[in-house]
Amino acid sequence: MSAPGPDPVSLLVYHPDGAAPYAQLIRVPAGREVTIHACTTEAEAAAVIGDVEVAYAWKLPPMLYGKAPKLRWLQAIGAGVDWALVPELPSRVVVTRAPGVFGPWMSEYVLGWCSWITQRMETYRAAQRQRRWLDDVLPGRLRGKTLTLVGVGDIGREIARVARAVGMHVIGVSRSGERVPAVERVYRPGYLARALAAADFVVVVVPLTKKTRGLIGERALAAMRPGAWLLNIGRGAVVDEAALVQALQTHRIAGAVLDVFPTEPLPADHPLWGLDNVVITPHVAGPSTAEEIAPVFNDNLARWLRGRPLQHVVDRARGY
Ligand code: OXD
Repeated sequence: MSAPGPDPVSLLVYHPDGAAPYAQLIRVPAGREVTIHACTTEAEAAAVIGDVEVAYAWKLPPMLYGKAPKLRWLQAIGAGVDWALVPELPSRVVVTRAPGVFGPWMSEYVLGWCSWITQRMETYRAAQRQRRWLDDVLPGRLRGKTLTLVGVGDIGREIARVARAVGMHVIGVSRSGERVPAVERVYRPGYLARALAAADFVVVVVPLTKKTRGLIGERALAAMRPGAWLLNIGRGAVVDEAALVQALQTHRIAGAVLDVFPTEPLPADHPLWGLDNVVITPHVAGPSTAEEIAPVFNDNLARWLRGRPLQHVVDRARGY
């Protein structure tokens, strides 16, 4: 008679927009048994969560944590983990992120919209609609412009690398102020205004934590140059929205490209919709795809099943 193998592991894949694509790409190492529950609603997840040890999820409803006595590990699908680090999350649960997946998307988003500004794409397209040959208006260059990154984690670093490649100057702001590749100078938060004042483009890419909520408020916006643009691809609540609307309406800054908002979807009657110096995109700067995140999860799953330490563990005290 052979010895019994290790106990089967119960795994919840949760994604409100569809869990099946993520579940299908899970690779279970030979010799191990994993029961996979793919759920898209809270009710479906509530029916199985009692046995679940591992969750691979996007925006897992917090009420489920109280019904999950065996939950030990949560792999976040998505760039941010603020939705996971709620008071209901038991301290025994390790949360892991997926670095490396979102930076390439978000750097294209940032460089794309910066080019939309400098290349005056809107102006030429408008002239085209009027059949006008607009040869007295010239595009600008990204080369030589300064991009300030508020946040230089893995996503910020990738943006810095790409921005440097087109000849931009890159400045950063981070908690530690430590040097970062491709970033010419990193300031601590106490010098935020100085970093903002140097920028043609300010890119907000910090996680939402107690310390970053409302970080870009009236004073920060006042420190920016009148010709500068703000791009927010982190979390809406990092920017004080009322102060931003005011700065845009009064042309205190040139404009904003906004992918994230404190309330999503952005309500139809929100003043931002009506401002001509604002670009609104619906939280798409760094989309999650099952194909890109699967290797990160599968590597960690193999570690978990072998009892080895997980990679990319979130520091819950810091919030990222
Ligand atoms: C996010 C994401 O965390 O879209 O915002 O992945």
